[in-house]
Amino acid sequence: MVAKHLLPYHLVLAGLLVLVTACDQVKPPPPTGESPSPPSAPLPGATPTSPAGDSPTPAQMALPTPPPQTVPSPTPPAAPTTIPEQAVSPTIPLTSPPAIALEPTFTGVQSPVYLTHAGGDDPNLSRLFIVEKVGRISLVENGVVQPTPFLDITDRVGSEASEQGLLSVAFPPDFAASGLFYVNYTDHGGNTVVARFRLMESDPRQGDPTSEQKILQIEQPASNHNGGQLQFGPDGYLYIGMGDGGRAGDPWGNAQNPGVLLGKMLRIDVAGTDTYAVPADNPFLNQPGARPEIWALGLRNPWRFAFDRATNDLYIADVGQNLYEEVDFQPAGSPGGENYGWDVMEGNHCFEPDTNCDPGGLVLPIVEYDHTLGCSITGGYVYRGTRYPQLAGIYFFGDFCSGNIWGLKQEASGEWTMTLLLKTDVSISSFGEDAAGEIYVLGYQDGTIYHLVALP
Ligand SMILES: [Ca+2]
Ligand SMILES: [Ca+2]
Repeated sequence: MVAKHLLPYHLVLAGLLVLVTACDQVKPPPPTGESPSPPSAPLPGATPTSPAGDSPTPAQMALPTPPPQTVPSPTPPAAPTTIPEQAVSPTIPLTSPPAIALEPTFTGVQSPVYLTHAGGDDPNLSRLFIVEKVGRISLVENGVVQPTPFLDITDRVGSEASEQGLLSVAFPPDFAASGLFYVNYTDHGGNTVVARFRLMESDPRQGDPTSEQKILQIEQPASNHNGGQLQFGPDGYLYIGMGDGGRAGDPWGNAQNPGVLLGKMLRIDVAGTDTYAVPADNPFLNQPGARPEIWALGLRNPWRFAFDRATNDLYIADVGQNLYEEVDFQPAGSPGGENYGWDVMEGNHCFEPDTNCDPGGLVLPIVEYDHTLGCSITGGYVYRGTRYPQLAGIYFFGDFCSGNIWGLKQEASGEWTMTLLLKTDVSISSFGEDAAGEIYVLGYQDGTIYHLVALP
């Protein structure tokens, strides 16, 4: 019934796709007003405390979550708090901030949301994979976007709402040998699917859309906050960022509830099993009532996260509600179990309750910025390429709404420093990294992939 309801929209979408592919210039997606209501009903027994409707109606057709401007906020504008500001102030600048620029590198991709490579063992190290929200993965070979996609699963991807769609792809450490890879998407019911695919036997340059094996499905009570990133950690396990389920203010209390997978970072072992196994050292494995897949909790919408390939530290950019965007940090070797605070706190500030909240046991962000500088954080990568030594060790991230790009770094003293490095007019849906460690910026509206370069 749901699929039937959506069918006309898909026919329209298919028509648009034909038009778009016929043009060199990709048109921006329609305004949010044309998005149909989220197809899934709230979870049984779920009683939202927020007066918000099921539709988040973000201010723009955005993948990350701009704050729902029309929704009354449960947080007073002043965000009073009795808690000392523990996080490092973002006003401490980088000791030697580099000059950077964006160089347009690939064009003609539709609503790109992710870019990655296939790992250090890939026989074609220069190739790139660009995830398009509608349900395609474009393949870049020899610097050219190929006419035939690497994977096309638009038939089963529900991408109507701004935060729905095919959201990422990850290649396991043994990809060169196994030919297996993993994707995260929302289906026609709006629910999260993490699935395994394999390469086509007849053409190993393409993924086989008929080879899908769903390994994890998570019911989504609202169309927004679906997380969406997959990343294999340095331990070989698959990390999955999951949003709190959606609407505003985590009305179902998911992020602090260890009994559900929403609002969490998950960690599972997908090697050698049909679906997955839970690693024996996951932090909540022996806690009654807790889901053993949970690696860390208290996240609102960890849309993009990344491991530093040199240090194995983990950077999680968690999209804020109406006031603060934040970067969370997990040092290499952490046993997991961190509680990053949502929705007790938004950034370093009490959220629920809005005063006198208890920060005990919470891990506060290493930096935050307020909504004078943006409205939806997009996490990036620590630069470990060789082309620009002056960028080494800097974590680059941005904001979808403002187009700002910052550099963040932990100095030898342990102090975190952060500088606004570049103002752009790009709707930054994601950053991407190639096998050599070069960093890319994805323009959601203009369908352009930019190389982040250092200026002399
Ligand atoms: Ca959701
Ligand atoms: Ca937090």
